[in-house]
Amino acid sequence: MQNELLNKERFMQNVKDNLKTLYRRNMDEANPQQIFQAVSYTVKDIIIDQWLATQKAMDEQDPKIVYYLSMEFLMGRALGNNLINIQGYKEVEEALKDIGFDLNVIEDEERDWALGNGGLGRLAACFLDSLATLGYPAYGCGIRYKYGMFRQAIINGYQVEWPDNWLKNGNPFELKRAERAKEVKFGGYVRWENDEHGHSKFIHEGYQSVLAVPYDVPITGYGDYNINTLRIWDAEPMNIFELESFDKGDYQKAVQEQNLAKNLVEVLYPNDNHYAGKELRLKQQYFFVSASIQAAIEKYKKKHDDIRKLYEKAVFQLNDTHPSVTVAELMRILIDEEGLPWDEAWEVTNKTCAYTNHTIMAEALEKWPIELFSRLLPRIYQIVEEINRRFVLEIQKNYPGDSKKIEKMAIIYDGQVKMAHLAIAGSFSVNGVAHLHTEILKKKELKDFYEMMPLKFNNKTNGITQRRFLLHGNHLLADWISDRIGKEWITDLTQLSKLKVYAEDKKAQQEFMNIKYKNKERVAKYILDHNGVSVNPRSIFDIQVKRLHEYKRQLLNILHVMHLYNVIKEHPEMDFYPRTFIFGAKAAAGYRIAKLTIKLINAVADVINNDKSIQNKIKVVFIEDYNVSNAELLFAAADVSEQISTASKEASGTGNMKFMLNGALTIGTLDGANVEIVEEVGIENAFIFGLTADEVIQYEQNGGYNPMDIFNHDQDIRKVLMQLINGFYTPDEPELFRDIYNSLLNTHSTSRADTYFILKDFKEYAHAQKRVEEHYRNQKAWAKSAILNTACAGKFSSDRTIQEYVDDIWKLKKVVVDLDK
Ligand code: 26R
Repeated sequence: MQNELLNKERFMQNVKDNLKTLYRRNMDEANPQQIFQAVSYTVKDIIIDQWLATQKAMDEQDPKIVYYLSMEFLMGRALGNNLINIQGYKEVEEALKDIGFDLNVIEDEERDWALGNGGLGRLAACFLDSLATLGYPAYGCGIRYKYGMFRQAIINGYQVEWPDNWLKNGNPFELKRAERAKEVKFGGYVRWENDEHGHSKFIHEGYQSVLAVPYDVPITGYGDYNINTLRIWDAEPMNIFELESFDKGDYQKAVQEQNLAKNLVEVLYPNDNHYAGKELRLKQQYFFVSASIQAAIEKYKKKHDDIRKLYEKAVFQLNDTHPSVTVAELMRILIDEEGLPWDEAWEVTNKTCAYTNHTIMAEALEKWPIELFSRLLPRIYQIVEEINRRFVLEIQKNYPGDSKKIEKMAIIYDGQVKMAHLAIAGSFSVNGVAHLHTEILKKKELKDFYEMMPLKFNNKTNGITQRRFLLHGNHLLADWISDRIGKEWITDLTQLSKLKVYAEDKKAQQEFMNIKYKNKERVAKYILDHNGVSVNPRSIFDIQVKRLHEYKRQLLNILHVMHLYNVIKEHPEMDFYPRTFIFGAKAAAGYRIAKLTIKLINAVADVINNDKSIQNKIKVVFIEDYNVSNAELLFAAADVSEQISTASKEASGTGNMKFMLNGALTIGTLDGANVEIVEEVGIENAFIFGLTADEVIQYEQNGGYNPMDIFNHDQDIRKVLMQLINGFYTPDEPELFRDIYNSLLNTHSTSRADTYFILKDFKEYAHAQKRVEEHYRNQKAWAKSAILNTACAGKFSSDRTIQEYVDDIWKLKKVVVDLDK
């Protein structure tokens, strides 16, 4: 084995021993779940030594640490990834094969750690992987939700949500750290008192407490011996309430505190890009922020006594506005507990916090009603008020007499606490997640802030980890690449550019397309097993997988499929290259039009897949319960990557990068990181269409456009739209898709028609799809483009992104771990 810690015989002996201690079973009596557990504990054993060594090195070297504060970590599964990272995957695969087990099957026994919604949560997971691989000291700080992202079932074409009881079989990789628990206080009231020296002192009373209990998860880095920690907090009642003794204490309070602890971490909010203003969510935010900051300060104080230099050893990165209360919580601790005067506390806070923005969608902006905020967090609210008072003075100093500026920039305004404004005011760095996105922040969304403090703003284009999305997800391609250019790409993705010389090599093209074919067969089997639909791996696999949202325009995709179907029906003689359209998407449970779009996709699938007359020219498949694990399979099998958001709306996108890395060609708008993808691979190796961000913004500023013009003049579109309301796909319920029809054509009270320019972009999209087909017919040309996509994906490693965060924002030094110590 490449990892000296791994010895095949010893490994299997440990697995056997674990089986006995855990289940009193021998190998031949164990079921796959038991094998999964036993193997995982064996892997954990190996990791633990390295984890300890890392901790020891951190203790000795006392480096600056980044705390990545995030409400979401969309980790996927751990076992396969850990085996990859400790460089023992193939060996363990063989060892298990020797005794009749398939590692893939064992891996399938693990539930996804779905502690996130989508892009933002998965980015956090990729960042942890890169931080550990590069050897930078980091903690991920989050919440140990009892139920993660809901599991989606499709019943009669509709999405149905099931609870994700991911911890049901226990989690072999986590470690409960009861001794590190922290108290977090909610509610109550505050008053001032003079202490013995006559200084006024702040007193918080009548609050409810919960105990935040950390569970640590090892984050393995590839190859290196550095193991970082993801710390997720569980909530427990402070005092276990004893039934017999309720007369002893405050009965009411004891019951309330128990309920608080029980509800707090029960479930991840499944809303993506849509703020709902739920009190429990603010509780979750303060809960994990307070516990994490307390722990970080405790760690700092073990070695240092000048709290004013905290920023030399810690940096708090806020993953969107969700952990923005960090700014006020840090101020509270510095002032109330550490005794710093306001100005000094503010300087420390401002040098320690940094904020990343992940969306410009207005409905995603978090703003809490003052009433709620001050009731739940009375002391924190006082501090926010004071931060706001001083910030407003600052604005006035910069723009004397300009009350508009205060209206637009104040942290507290109109009865609300604006979390983005708090984050910006309290941070030394504000970054967007792709070049275009950062420019839009500077020129539009955060224009006023940028003008007042331009130096804070910077861009960090997102990235993805090649370890999971190529090395683990696409073994065949990974081996093929390593055979050609060696293995360095695993930790230096720019090495992939060495593949460019193979783009026109006939043999390489052939091999590349064969690998794609095998991966398509794997997905075809998955689809047959899960959907009962048979798809042809020789057809073009055209895939759109991501959260369902109007701005991501799954509707544009399915309307185009409906159009193609009409064309094929009208011209059965026409030459048409067979295509399989694959969708995967979860809709927020309360997002009506998104759920209806899922039903539409499934209704269209039903009709088209069962129409023998079109001779399998089109198949439409909806992958149930899209998640990190099935995503790995899908990226590997894609020919075409659908990245068709309304320009300006997708901050970056990261799925786009995963497809590209696996040799898919992008059909997309010039939005988010698509712009940079095209810069890298060349526009001739992608299919770009549609309005630009500037054009979209122009239209928006002029009140939109009139979709009726298109409806009246374009009969193809008109035919498709009429099929939404004439029962063509759902004869029993002809009115079913009326709301979708209306969203495209009717101005209604809340928004203008076709807010996302679907009809406006339709023609160009259809044309781009024609170009896809033509290009695919020329297999050599396609293979060349596909290889170039992989070869040009080097920029999009999260290793590159993390290095930029380290250089420009975090200023960290690598930890050197010596295993022999
Ligand atoms: C409910 C609420 C307040 C909320 C808002 C936004 C909850 C969740 C989100 C998720 C958003 C911020 C998100 O996931 N954004 C995505 O971040 C990715 C990583 O940066 C980007 O690639 C992607 O474009 C963006 O949509």
